[in-house]
Amino acid sequence: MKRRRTALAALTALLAAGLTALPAAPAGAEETEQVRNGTFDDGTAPWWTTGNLTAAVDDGRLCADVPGGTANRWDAIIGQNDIPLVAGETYRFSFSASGTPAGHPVRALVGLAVEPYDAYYEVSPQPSVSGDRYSYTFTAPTGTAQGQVAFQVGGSAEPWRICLDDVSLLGGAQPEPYEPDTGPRVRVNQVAYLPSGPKNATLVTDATTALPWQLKDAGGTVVARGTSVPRGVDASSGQNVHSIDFGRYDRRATGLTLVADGETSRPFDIGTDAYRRLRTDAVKYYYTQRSGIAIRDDLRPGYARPAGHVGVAPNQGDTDVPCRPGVCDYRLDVSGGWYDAGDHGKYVVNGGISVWELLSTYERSLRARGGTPAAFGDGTLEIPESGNKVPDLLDEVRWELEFLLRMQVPAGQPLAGMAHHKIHDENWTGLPLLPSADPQKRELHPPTTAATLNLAAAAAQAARLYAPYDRAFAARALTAARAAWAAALAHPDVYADENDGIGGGAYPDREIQDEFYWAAAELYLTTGEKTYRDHVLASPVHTADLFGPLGFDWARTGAAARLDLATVPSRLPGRDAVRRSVVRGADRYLATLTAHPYGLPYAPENNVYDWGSSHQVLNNAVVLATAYDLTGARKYRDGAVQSMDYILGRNALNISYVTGYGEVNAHRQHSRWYARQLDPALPDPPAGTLSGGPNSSIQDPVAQAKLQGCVGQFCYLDDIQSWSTNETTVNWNAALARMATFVADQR
Ligand code: 9MR
Repeated sequence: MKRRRTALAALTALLAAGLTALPAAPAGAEETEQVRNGTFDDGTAPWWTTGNLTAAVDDGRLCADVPGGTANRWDAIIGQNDIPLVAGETYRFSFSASGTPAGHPVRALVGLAVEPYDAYYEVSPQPSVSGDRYSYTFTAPTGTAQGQVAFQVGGSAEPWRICLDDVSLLGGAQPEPYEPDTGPRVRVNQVAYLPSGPKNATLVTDATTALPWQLKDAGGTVVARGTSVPRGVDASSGQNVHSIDFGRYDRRATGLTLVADGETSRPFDIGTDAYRRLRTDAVKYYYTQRSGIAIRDDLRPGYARPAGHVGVAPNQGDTDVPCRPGVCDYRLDVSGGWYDAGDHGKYVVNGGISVWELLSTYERSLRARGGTPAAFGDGTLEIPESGNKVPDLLDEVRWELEFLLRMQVPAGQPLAGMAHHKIHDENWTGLPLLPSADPQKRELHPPTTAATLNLAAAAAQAARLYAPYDRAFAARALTAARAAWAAALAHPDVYADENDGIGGGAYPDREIQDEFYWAAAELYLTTGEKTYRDHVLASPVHTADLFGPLGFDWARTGAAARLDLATVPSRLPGRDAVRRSVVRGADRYLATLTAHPYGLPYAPENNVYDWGSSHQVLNNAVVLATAYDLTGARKYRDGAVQSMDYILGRNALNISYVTGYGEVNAHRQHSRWYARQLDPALPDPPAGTLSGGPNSSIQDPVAQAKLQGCVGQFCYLDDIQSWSTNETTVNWNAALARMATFVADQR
């Protein structure tokens, strides 16, 4: 179609769609068209298609009949190559498309035309029969002469017809400044405050003196009032804020709002039900992360999918997986386990810490005041094993433990007893992609000391918790843990290669004194044996301060040991000092929380929010919760409970980081199968999925395009492509499960 008609058509479509006209280019900036023959006035060249499509010009547009029955988006493509892209340059990508019948997603992308086929920008609109105009801007993260504009139209069971017109990629476009929609300036926990718990909110305002606030019930009646406390400029957001304390109000209610400075907060409840639901949902999440088993629709409506990586084509594993070249000459059955995150990889270090935090959730419920082991009893999680008389949480975690044990190098092989660091695809795959549709070669990566010690710790802890239900499994776990410990001592410095990040994450960690300490602690708590006790007592980690601003995670595991040594009964000499060290850590987090106008126990150095910051917040809250379990002092309990407010909406972005919880919640986490943002036939992540949350380092191109210069809490996008700020992972959800359980157990 000729450009002149194009402009008119574009404007009409925009107006029809209720959009405002595109912003003009800044004076002096030159917009250069990078696409050749995007109007199809000169036939279809230089556009190309996959062999299953025939493109022809029809009424000035390029049209093609898309066959039904292909599996992936990229099984049918219309594209143009040799498009130069300049790093840091902003482009406006626009096109018109129609689909007959309507509703088939078109994955439109600008990316690399050659391996690894990175997508620098992509969208998946579903054009109507009459056609729609689409326009976007993005900033190219990398320069290349081998760029590509492509429309991926495969993956439909039914045949359909697509027509494209006026495809344009204008370089030198004005970047549209990204402004997050943060809604009302009164920030609350959008889910629920405990009736007997603290109730705090944050008001974003220019005012520097106290302002009146009102708490309103669902009918709009004022039920409490007071005045705010000016807190100055909050470093984590750059906002001038006040805090509001309405903790004296303690009636159960739904649909409350808080009003201040002319703004009405999002609605919230006062009650306990939401936490009981969240406690369950956060653990139910693991079933849909399972590898090696079909997910049943009767157990998770909307989430059914075929078993992934069971050796059925196009999968190549995980039942008979070779090592990467030169690493080993055996093959292992490493099927099962949980997929780590939004990728299809499985990583022992992250699996181990996830197992620990879930088992600790269970173990705490057996010992702590108010603990309710029945919450995870048989039949509570709706999993295939429900009804087997074993607590469902143990059944779920066993799915991962069995995988971890399979990752151990078999007897008779070099490095026997060590654990392979990870198993994943040879190359990165695109999104969306069901686990069962992954065609990549799967490979075992070298064993490492860190993975071996993770396995030892998790299996040793499992041995004491599964013993009442399955003695044989408990014994097998303990044998594996002992073998792993011995292998780690024999090979104490075999590290993961930090550059081994193709097709899966590297999870590198060269500081592994803490893993030795953790494994020794779990082996000691389970067996009481002197050799492990001596290692615990001699470890420099035993007396180190483990409760720094960032807190603990998969790489910093000393706290896992310290918390268990403090809470699981033993005869460890000096156990009181261990318990005091936890309380001292909690005092520090309490001081951080009290000083923070958003009331969270997290203030990383230089305000650099870490990858997965939302779980760091929760893990710091776990230290507070443990201090409460140890001392019974209410201030720790209140601090732990209050930490949930940030996660559930009392934050600079006014978003709950838990899918399905809160009026505005993260639900587009990076995942290859909870990928509704890219394919409406797929689901969003299940309710109770934690997003990684703000990450100051914004490593992914989508975040980089929108968030350059972001301040702390603002370094976040609820976009499926923002893998550095918005992924889901098994270790992060374990922290959510742990804290939701603690809060649900409070009266
Ligand atoms: O959570 C991990 C984070 O701590 C690391 O900094 C980052 C880079 O190594 O990797 C994160 O883990 C990712 C893993 O490597 C692959 N699966 C998805 C994980 C979450 O993004």
